[in-house]
Amino acid sequence: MQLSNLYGVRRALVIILTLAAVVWVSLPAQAEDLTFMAVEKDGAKVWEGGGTIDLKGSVTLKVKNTLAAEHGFAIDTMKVKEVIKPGEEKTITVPLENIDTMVSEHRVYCQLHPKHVAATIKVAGK
Ligand SMILES: [Cu+2]
Repeated sequence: MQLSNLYGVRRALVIILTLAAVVWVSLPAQAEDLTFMAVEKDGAKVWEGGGTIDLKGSVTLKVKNTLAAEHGFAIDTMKVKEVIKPGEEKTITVPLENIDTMVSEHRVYCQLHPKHVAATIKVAGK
């Protein structure tokens, strides 16, 4: 292969990679996907899970109750209040307009049991 051909191939590759990067950056923000599980730890009921959201779109919460009793799943700052049955798995989608953008942390708690340990959703950059 001639040297000039090699430069041509390299230039084409650079252009392709640049275009790929531009397309990737301009893709719409991926929907957030967080998981939570009601578990028992050292005798305490705990909502385990959490993560970080970026307030660019709706948030999807995958919630599972692994315990033998009903547990609540509530986030006041996202207008979420559900009761999850034993063994039940629920997917809750929170539209962006239901999310309080003033807070830097969202408390995820059980509205049925005050002692049930809460989880936290953090907001990126806050
Ligand atoms: Cu509970």
